[in-house]
Amino acid sequence: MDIESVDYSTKIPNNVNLVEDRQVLRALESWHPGYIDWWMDMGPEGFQQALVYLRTAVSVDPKGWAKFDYVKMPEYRWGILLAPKEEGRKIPFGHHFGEPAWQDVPGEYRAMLRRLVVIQGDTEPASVEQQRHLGKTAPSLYDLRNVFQVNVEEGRHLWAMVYILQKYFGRDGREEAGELLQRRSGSADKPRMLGAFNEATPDWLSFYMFTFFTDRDGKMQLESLAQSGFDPLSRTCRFMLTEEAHHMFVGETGVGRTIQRTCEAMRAAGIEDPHDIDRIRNLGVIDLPTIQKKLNLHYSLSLDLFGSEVSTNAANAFNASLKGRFQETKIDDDHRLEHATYPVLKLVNGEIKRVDEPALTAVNMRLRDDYTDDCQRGLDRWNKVIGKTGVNFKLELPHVGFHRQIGEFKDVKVSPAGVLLDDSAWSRAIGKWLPSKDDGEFIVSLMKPVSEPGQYADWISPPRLGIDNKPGDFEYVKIAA
Ligand code: BYC
Repeated sequence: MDIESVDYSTKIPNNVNLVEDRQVLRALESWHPGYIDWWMDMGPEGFQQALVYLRTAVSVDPKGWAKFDYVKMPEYRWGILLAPKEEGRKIPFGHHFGEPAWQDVPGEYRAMLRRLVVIQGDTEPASVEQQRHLGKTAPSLYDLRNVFQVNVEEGRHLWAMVYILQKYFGRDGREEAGELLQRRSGSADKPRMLGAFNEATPDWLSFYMFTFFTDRDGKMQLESLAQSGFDPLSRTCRFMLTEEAHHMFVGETGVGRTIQRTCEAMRAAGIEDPHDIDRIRNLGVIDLPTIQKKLNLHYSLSLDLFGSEVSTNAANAFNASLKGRFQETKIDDDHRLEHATYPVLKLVNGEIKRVDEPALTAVNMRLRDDYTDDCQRGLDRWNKVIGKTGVNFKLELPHVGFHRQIGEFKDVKVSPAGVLLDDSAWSRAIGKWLPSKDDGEFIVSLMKPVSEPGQYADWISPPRLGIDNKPGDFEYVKIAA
């Protein structure tokens, strides 16, 4: 079979020759009904019968891998797609640097690898659960289609991890695949595994911030798993990254359009001061200081997803050649980190300082630094949007110690500017830095659905271009289908 095209003859589209892998095909087919039950229960609420203009992967050729058409979401063809095998691929880092990439799970690392796959898998359905109520308040059919596109692809990413579990981890893989459908975002008894995936997504600005910041953590984690010595995982992640790019686009342009609309409304009303919040809110748009607070929240929650700055788990995964660094193959060093150090931000005698740590235990920190740089580039683009309108305001990333629950700063209070605070100073100032209940209620009050083709809610600007080059009044979702 041609690896670049996808076989649709089995119930589960795939480019891994499932037709000849009967055992795995049967395992996936028996997992399928549970997945559909989960999707019907926990997927987008109220739109399961709508016709949505979605892209479906039909190939893994980077130049043309998707086709667009109207689909009812429960009929979306969730499939198993791996990037093409690189013949002769060598393991690019760790203890096994230079050895041929593994096509099977190395026995000694089985548990560690399974844990990484399960954690990755767990985030995918979690995000669908978090976003399931958004359809009811979408600012346009364009945005409605985008959240559904993100949701079906996160569903596919769950399939991607479940394939790895079913094919390579036998019975315990099957059990883990079942558990992935049992946990629920925000549940008290069976929560999702990582913190940010148990938070609510109550409004569309939260959704855009999530797809900007949290999906970007997804990108970084997938990039480092794409380096894996375990080749099937590497190939799976490489294709997931192709889809992931659109999710971050949705986030970046969603926040960008919100900012644009706010600044334009301020200019039209002659409001110069971005902190004149009541007057700005009276225009029906979200003031920039509140957008900054949402940004502070989502950035800090997403930083927690990188684990501790200094981590033996991370060092073990790197040493075992299971999880590498961002763009590992482009880094010019020994790829084993035997003697290297890396500067880590730490608390030393009540002060925040950079301390050189063995680079091996600091790989989470390094990935997080790469993430911060990537986020900053996005903020620079948002600040350009603000700058062009002439409004005097600049969005900033808060200090990495701000509002943390994992790692070096979890037990201290740090301001967005990086100053250590006592509890009372923190409590006094927190309302300036994180969204308050009132802020949340104000944003929710703007979330009125708009479902006329080509129309947009008043708090957000239209996009510059349509999806798949469609015209402005294209009906991206046929709701009453
Ligand atoms: N919440 O050594 P430590 C995505 C646990 S997003 C709760 O500090 P490590 C997506 C940790 O499990 C990407 N617990 O950290 C985005 C460990 O517990 P055990 C998802 C946490 O292991 C949007 C203990 O604390 N993929 O794809 O070096 C939409 C000490 O751990 C958290 C991955 O994350 C937390 N935030 O690194 C849809 C990649 N952080 O084992 C999808 C796979 C740490 O002692 N996962 N803990 O019981 C990993 O690489 C690593 O597990 C982590 C943590 C980076 C998450």
